[in-house]
Amino acid sequence: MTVLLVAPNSRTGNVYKKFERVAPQWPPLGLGYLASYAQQAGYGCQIVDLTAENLSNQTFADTYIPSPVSSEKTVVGIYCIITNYSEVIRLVHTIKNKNSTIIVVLGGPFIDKTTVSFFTKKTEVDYFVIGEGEVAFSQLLGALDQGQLPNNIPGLTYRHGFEWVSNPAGSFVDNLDSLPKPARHLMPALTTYRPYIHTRNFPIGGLIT
Ligand code: B12
Repeated sequence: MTVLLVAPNSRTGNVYKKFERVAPQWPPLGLGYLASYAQQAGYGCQIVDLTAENLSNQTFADTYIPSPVSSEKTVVGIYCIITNYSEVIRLVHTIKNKNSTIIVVLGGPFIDKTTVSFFTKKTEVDYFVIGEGEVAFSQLLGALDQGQLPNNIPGLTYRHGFEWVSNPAGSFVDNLDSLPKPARHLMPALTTYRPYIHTRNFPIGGLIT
């Protein structure tokens, strides 16, 4: 099974329009956590940061998405934040256009109950993960690998026949130190990114943005 974790391109001009020049370019920390957790469960991942590498959706699909004749199962997990949702829709369309058997999973801060029903009308997404994704995404890979129904995976929304089913929410990871360190080695070099202050949770605690 091939697992690609993708940060959509924020520099296409579609997202930040005339402010494209100052579009954010930060390491995809969440995807790094997903990758290291999945790796621990035995599923190797690749991270592809379309912003950092300034890749178009089409170039991404041409380079990374196998043609439909390939028998290899491919899962593409995409990071979604409010600013890139329209680019996510275009990316999913490009992927599915090349190969409709690719399994597409959306997660990230923009994915919640309301946006899930929006996306299901706009795109051909297969799964959504609401909230912290490490456990749910790894369990989903396990279920896909074993051909099991993902009905016990917390925070997951999936299609069952003609219906979309949302499992109960997952709980927060209480002890962040219990997680493996994010897989920064799978991301482009730090020098590719703009200077940033970036950490999970806030050092002074209790501050929620
Ligand atoms: C640090 C931070 C920043 C930094 C760096 C951002 C970055 N992209 O790394 C700075 C200051 C630059 C920034 C800028 C902005 N930010 Co900001 N930022 C945060 C903050 C405080 C933490 C983000 C973080 O690193 N979390 C830790 C990582 C590990 O978590 P994560 O990325 O969410 O990933 C987890 C899950 O989302 C999920 N997941 C993520 N991707 C995927 C993919 C798949 C397939 C799956 C299954 C799961 C999954 O699993 C991951 C691990 O548990 C959050 C608030 C918060 N507490 O989350 C706001 C937050 C993400 N920002 C927000 C916003 C609006 C912005 C800006 C648009 C502000 C602006 N007006 O310009 C910009 C856009 C930046 C961009 N395009 O990336 C909103 C997003 C709202 C939304 N619903 O989408 C948030 C949620 C704050 C808020 N409550 O409003 N931000």
